[in-house]
Order: sequence, then C-alpha cells, then structure tokens
Amino acid sequence: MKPILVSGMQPTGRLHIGNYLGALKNFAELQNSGKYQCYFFLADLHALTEGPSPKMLGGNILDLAADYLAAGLDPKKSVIYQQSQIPAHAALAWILNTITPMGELERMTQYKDKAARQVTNVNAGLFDYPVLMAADILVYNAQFIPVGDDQLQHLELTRTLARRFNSRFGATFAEPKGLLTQTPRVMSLKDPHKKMSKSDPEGCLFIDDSPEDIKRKLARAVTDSDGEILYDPERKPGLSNLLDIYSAFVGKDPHGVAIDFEGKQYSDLKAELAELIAGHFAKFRAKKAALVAKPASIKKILVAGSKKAGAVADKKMAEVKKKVGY
Ligand code: LTN
Repeated sequence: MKPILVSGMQPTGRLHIGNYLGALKNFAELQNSGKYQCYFFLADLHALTEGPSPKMLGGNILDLAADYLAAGLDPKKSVIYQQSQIPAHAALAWILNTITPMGELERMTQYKDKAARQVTNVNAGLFDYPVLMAADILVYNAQFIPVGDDQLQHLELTRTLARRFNSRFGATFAEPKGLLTQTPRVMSLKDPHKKMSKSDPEGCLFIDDSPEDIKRKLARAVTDSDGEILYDPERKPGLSNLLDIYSAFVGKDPHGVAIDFEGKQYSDLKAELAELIAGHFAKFRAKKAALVAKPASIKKILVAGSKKAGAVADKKMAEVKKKVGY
C-alpha cells in the first residue's frame, strides 16, 4: 500500500500565484509522482469561519473545485472531495476537542493574526480551526501532509493530538509528517513589503487572470528609479519580487534571471514576465472555463469523491468511537 497523503485549501476566493506555487502546483506534482494515495479536499467547513454568505460560499466551492481539476488534479488518480459532506471530520474534531487544552490553541499564531484582522467576527470556529484540521488529517490515517510553513504549527498540534489520543486510548492514529513546500515569498505588486493577497486585487496576480490583466498589473508594479536590473531584495524589493516570481516559473535562480536581463529596461522584464505567466496558465484558463460552464459535472466529481473519502473516514471514526467507550 502506498502511504496516504492529505491536503486541502479553503474555498475563500480566487487563487493567486502565491497559492498556486505554494500549494496547488505541488498537489498536482505529488499526485503525478505516483508515490502516494492522495486525498485532496475543499476545506469548506474551515471557510465558514470567515462568515461568507451562502451564495458566496457555494460559488467559491465550485470555483476552487474547478481550479483543482484545471490544474491537473484527476479524480482517477486522487480522491477529490468536500469536507462538509463527510460528517466524520466534524465528529472527530469534537472528540479531539476534549483532549486539547485551551492554552495550546491560544498560542496559535494564525488564530492570533486572524482574530486581529477579523475583529468583528472572532468566532469559536476560528479558535478551533486547528483541531478540525487535525481531524481532517487523522481521520484518514494520513502520513504525509504537503503544507506551507504557515501551517507547521497546526501540523505539530496534529502530531501532539495523535500521540495524546494513542497514549490514552491505544494505538489509533498515524503521526503525520509535513512535506514542506518551498515557496518563494510572493509579495504584492503594489507594496513589496506586504504579502500578495486577494484582498488587494491590483497587487495580486490571480491564476485565472486574463493576459491583459496580467500585463496591466505587472506594468504598474512598484519598482525603483535607478533602472538597473539586479537581484537585491534589501535595496530593490519591488524589482527583486518580480525576479523571484520569474525564477519560480522558469525554475532558475533569481540572480541568474537578473543576469539574463542585464542592460534591459524594467519594462522589458515586466512585459516578458507577463507573457511567461499568461502562457503558463493558458491551458489552465481554457480548462477552467470549460469546467465552470458545466457546474453539474464538477458537482458529480465532488459527490463521487466524497463518497469514497467518506467510506474511509467512517471506518476510522467507528474505531475511534469504540476506543473512547461508545
Ligand atoms: N489550514 C489549511 C487548509 C487545511 C488543511 C487541512 C491542509 C485545512 N485542513 C488538512 C492540510 C491538511 C490552509 O489554510 N492552508
């Protein structure tokens, strides 16, 4: 049996190139490596912690599923499913809640960040987010979890909860390992000191942006006034961000990219980068457009995947119930 790999993303809006390079691109590569039994899900219970309207949530779920499929996740190779359709996720989260001290959740930096940003809606779900994430992982006995470094603290909690449950109730869960995806930090085109974020669409390149939008946003990207193409994140953060992005898409070191552009204008780099990115996502855009035009086919894939995943999760949940004494 191949080891089990689980990961997911929240359906909370359009994906940008940072999300793509940090997660989705790796999902497809891990799937195609053939080394794992892959489970990729839409974290639509987690998404509820941000308080979306029902229409918004429904739209985002279909949109993210289309992103998964257009980026190459294949229901013949991976289980692709919706967290909310599998009761075992929330059921296991409840049981794990009872072995999670408040203090361990109070320390979570993502919670603290989100509570500071989302001041009008600091709900219990936001606080409990890491326990649900632990359940997402443990309910499949997953061994490998591809995540960005912002999720490592949650993964460490998952390992702690697995150990704690196992020692109290007997061997039940595998302790999962993170597969750290090394992402270049993709910064905003408008302010290279801030991370690229969907909340600032003009500083952000979405993976389904039209070539015209990509060109326009890059043409306006903040650089500096000395005109020299040189990789120097300290002195030239805007330009270096563009070189980092370029290098991530061509798989070359950013200093090397800078050397290739020596003597050229910033506008040349921006135009070539726009073409590179628009070209990289050309097939993706076409596939996504075709999928979005047939939402029923997307739903069918999610229903079938959720059924498969649900059968696996239910089995583990039955074991857990027995172990705790039900
Ligand atoms: N918190 C993750 C999404 C997520 C996840 C998971 C990832 C929820 N449950 C389980 C891996 C495994 C995020 O925001 N990137």
